[in-house]
Amino acid sequence: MKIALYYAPITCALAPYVTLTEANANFEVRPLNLRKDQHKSAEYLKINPKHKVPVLIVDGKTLSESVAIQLWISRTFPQAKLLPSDPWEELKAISILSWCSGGIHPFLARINSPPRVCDVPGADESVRRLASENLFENFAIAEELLAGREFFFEHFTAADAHFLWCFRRATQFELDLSKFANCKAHFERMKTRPSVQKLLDFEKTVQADFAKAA
Ligand SMILES: N[C@@H](CCC(=O)N[C@@H](CS)C(=O)NCC(=O)O)C(=O)O
Repeated sequence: MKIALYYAPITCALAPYVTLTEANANFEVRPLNLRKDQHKSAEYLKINPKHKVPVLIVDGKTLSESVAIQLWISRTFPQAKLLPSDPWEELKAISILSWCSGGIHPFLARINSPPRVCDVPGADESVRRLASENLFENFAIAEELLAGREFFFEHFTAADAHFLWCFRRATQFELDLSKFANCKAHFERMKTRPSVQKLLDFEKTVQADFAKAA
């Protein structure tokens, strides 16, 4: 089986990268430089007309959306136990994946780029403030879910990889995240995992290559 992941540094493609690595999958990474609009090239738009990463290519077949990709990885590599084995708990993990992607990510995107959702002059600060309030409401829920726990479930799952990305992205903005000690501790624990170390090293390499090519 040939697996390729379209990826860009800093983005939510981190989640499938870490999940594939946890699965011990053999995969090729195809980095895109979003600053150079490589995700909007005619060639990439044929792969993903939504002009987003991640995209997974499996034996020539294309899959977009990080949740679907993480589910595919979990199903394809069952020995890696990337979802809980109990069926109800498994659904709860899928619920967390969906929440990260659909309930948290959009607020991070608004904080990153207010003009994408509101072009009223001078609105950036207001968009950022409202998006941050919504983000914090979600982090407060995660804070409860992670209280006294190492992972969202009994062991590492795809949900940990996806939430790792959400919290990491938030740390890259000027936000006071000090109220979220459990999320922060989860983030620090995740960073010690070999899969995440590998991602962080890879990200640096890609960023250096992009800088050289600039
Ligand atoms: N719902 C999608 C969101 C993907 C997404 O928004 N990716 C961002 C990076 S984090 C992206 O590629 N943005 C480029 C663009 O929107 O043009 C998923 O979970 O895969």
